Amino acid sequence: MTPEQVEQRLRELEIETPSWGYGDSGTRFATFPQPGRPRDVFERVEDAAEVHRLTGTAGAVALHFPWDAVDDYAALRDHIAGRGLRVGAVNPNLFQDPDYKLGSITHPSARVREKAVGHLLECLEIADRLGSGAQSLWLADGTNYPGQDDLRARRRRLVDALARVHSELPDGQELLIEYKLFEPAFYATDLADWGSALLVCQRLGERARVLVDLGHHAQGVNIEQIVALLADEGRLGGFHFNNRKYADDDLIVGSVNPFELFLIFFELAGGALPRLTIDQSHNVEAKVEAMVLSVVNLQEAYAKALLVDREALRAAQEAGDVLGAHEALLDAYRTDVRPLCARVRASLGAAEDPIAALRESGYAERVATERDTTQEIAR
Ligand code: RM4
Ligand code: MN
Ligand code: MN
Repeated sequence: MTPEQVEQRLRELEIETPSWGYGDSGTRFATFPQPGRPRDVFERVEDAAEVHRLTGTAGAVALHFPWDAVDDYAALRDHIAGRGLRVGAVNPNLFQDPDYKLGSITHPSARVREKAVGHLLECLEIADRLGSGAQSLWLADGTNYPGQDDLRARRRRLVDALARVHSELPDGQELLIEYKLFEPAFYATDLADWGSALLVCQRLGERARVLVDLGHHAQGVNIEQIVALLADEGRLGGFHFNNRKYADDDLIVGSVNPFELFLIFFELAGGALPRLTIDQSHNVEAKVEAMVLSVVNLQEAYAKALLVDREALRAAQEAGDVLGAHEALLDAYRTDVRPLCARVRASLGAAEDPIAALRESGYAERVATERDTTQEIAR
């Protein structure tokens, strides 16, 4: 790839930032409220627009329902477009209603399953009204104790429910199915791994694809290989970026394991990019700054992946030159791509140094004043 082609591909990178990553979040021990935190979806979109203004690469915002529910979806759609953004994936929420204690679409009670399917169908309609291209579904369903429920029955309920949703998908929408090893269920998660998710997608049809979240695997799992495999099957629909040390930590992508991120991007860059979304929660760090840093880390990882000399790599692989091939990856990984990314951002009308520009802009101070939440903070 010529340097011009690398720059062009980098310019085309589009990351969805998550509306839920701008609000307050915490652990099960405490949530520390931050001054200036957005009070509603309109303000979450303002924050997303600021991240896009600084990085040039975060042009879409993923939404979560009912967290982002409003009465007037046309107004929300206009607000998003008015801030220069596109609506990303619509994420239903089947994990907070007390009815879902024992599961949502896998629940033993037909009434609860029906309610859950109703929410998924409602989200298809919301997505349609907002002009979103995907429903991105993560289920918290699972069991905590051996024998708690019939594992095969749960799987059949899950497939039946998703088949209904898939058959109702409006034109222009696809269904992304996300898996997760454990948590909140600690014995058996109903969609625990890429294989379970892929089998369900294959049962549903062409418009169902798998979404991989970096934090949803056991330690040591080779995630770039999962990317390669799903992409090869035409079933890689999306990717959730974050980083972790132990479990689903949702830290800033690239902060703990940048080499893994580079290897994932190398596989992603081998074909058309799937939907790329940040899925993080920033508990102690400044939220908008965290999102900007995440996008910058993604730009840099992608730039390095694009710089891999794929011809030299293939030649070394075919010659059986084990370390020559490995070196072809390391050469790209060791390149300092910061000047290249700064140039690309400048050409997009964004900031050469987005973090410095954010700090100089006074955005955090301004929203802290405008979104006066002192009363809530004092509580
Ligand atoms: C889950 C999963 C989903 C996200 C929720 C909030 O662990 O990663 O993608 O929507 O968290
Ligand atoms: Mn996720
Ligand atoms: Mn997660």
